[in-house]
Amino acid sequence: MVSVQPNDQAAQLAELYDAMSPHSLLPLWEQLHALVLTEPSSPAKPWRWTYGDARKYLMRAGDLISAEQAERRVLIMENPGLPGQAAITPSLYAGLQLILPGEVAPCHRHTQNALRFVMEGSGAYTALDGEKAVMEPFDLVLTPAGQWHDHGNPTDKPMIWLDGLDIPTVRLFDAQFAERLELPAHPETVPPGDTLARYGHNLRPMRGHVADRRPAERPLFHYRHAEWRPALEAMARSAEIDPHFGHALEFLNPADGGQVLATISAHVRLLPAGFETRPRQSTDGSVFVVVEGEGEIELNGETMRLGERDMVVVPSWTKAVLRASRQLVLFAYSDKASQIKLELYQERNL
Ligand code: GTQ
Repeated sequence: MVSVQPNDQAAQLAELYDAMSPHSLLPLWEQLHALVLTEPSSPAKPWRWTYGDARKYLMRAGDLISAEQAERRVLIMENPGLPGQAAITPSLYAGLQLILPGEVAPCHRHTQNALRFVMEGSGAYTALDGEKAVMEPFDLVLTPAGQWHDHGNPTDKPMIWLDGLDIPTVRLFDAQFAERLELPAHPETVPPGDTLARYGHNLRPMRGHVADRRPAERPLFHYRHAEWRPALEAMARSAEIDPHFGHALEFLNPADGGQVLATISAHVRLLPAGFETRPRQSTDGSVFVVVEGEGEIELNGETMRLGERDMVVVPSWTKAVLRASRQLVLFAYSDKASQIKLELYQERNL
């Protein structure tokens, strides 16, 4: 039983807080309900970036700083609800990277996992441990943690892609390491396309064979638009449509059938013209890119127009509805991979 009078209690508690604060001790009871929520309440806001606007500023940056000088010439897509965090959701980062003709972004490696999703340009590359993935619009290219990567654009047109990384996740765990290679580019180890040829057709070199080069747990790093788009089209022609997703295909790691990166999942969707999804919530925070078409997304009751190449962040547990006015094709990545591993992932179809 607490024996003090209410007035005394308030005064004496305030005194206690003041006395213990220099010892880095705080009362949980003053903030328990803000720490242990009944359901997710993300500080991140639903937000849309129109590609035209972002591109304009990115091209201006291209006039002012070289890729070499910047190391990575990228505009961070910072969530307005997470100021100063360089984060698009509490666990994920997004940026738009520009490589101009003739440029090279120097070689480095780090413990962050990265993906690139190509927005425009054709023929520039990301080289992974010395193997170039030559990129076309809407290709997905992975840079798993710890692998050397440099980017280059030998074409005569700018190349722009979306970078998706787990920077805030790795920061949360204080587990980051990074290093730069002495050379601007990693020496070529194998010709472009070698990994797709060896590992990209539901086949792999025999274990122990000299041709078995890639890490056993994560062999693939290039998922081409030329492959995923026809697969989605074929599915849309034949399969029953899911009321909450539309037609949807998840990118997978052929080694284990799991998510493409340790911390990041990715998928594509097709919504036929006129289709509207039923509302859905999930605990993963997602970044969507419009690959084709037009429509709108309604997030917690607020509607945003979607045009080609626009980008939208859908924070955890946001009630989301998608509507296609013209056939919509979307790419998305999220932190579902992390959440599944941590046994946190939940979803609710409404
Ligand atoms: O291309 O390696 O947008 O290391 C942020 C950090 C891109 C990259 C980003 C990076 C990279």
